[in-house]
Amino acid sequence: MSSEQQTSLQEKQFMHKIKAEEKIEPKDWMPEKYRKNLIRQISQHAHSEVIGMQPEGNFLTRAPSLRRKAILLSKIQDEAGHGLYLYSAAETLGISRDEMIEALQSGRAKYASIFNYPALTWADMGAIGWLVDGAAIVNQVSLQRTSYGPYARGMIRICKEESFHQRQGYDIMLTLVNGSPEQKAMAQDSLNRFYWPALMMFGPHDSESAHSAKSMEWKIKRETNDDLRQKFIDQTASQIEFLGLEHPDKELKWNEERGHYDSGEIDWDEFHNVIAGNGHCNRQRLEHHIKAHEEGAWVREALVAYNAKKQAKQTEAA
Ligand code: BYC
Repeated sequence: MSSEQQTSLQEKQFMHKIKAEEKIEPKDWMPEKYRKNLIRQISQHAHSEVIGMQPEGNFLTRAPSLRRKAILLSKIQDEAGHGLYLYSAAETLGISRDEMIEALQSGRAKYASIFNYPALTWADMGAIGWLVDGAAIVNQVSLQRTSYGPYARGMIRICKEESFHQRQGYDIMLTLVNGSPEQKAMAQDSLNRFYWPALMMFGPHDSESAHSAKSMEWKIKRETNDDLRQKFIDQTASQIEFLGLEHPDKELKWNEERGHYDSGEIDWDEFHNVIAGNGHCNRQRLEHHIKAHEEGAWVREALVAYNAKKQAKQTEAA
């Protein structure tokens, strides 16, 4: 059999597995473009989790009570854990952690646009948990069925934690709207600032999405950007109403025929501007990541030295 015939047979077997809803595992044959696309998506997802710790990290010393501080700290630690599962899942595809970090720090790899918006008030901790983690869950619930085994399994655990994150955010919002008029106004301001960027988390419209068609065929993505965004818009409308806040989308209207809300258009210029590196906080986020990474170099060096010593002792004993 020629090498082309072999590849075409492997491709057929691969697609057969995908159609049969079998998971693709690290040692299985996979098309090079499938591997590359997964590395791109999973590593950018990992970067988002880690960069996403920064806006909330800034509020650890400003949480209004010990209880709120402990909850926020635990939530941020969860995000670090999510980054870890995702980097590990990406590593099974043959890329190293160092390569991924270098791509992030040099600006070649993206991370979710939302984290380039500043967190200005305590209410933003509510809006981030409720809307940002809320949008993330809608996307990640569907990714639990993604075709790559390690990614799908990582998503199951991540989703459990995200649902706690979303509730803690909504709980902050509920407390604020039931507080003083100033607190309610803070909640409204935060909703106004985070609602549209949260919608942008789902990516460009399907018609503009470069990777969607192939990712849907390979079942890396199970639902399209627009379908997931619609789910989020629908579920958020009643949550806003329950809080007694004004909806930031003045064109939002229930469409009986579609069984969904119709909504206003996202400012796509803003989206493209932020992902091109020109958002409020892009530079600050990357600079902070680089600084923290450099300051942690001694921990990585110590780990390598410890492992080498352990290995040498084991070899000597053997
Ligand atoms: N921001 O062809 P498309 C969290 C890029 S964090 C920036 O539709 P795709 C949390 C896209 O990468 C949760 N870039 O792409 C953490 C592509 O660029 P490249 C994060 C975006 O991949 C801490 C280009 O635009 N979740 O929960 O098919 C605290 C064309 O787009 C964005 C994930 O990462 C964006 N919003 O679909 C709190 C989920 N949108 O790579 C919370 C996993 C698009 O060609 N990822 N781009 O240079 C996905 O599901 C998909 O990658 C996306 C985009 C739906 C995001």
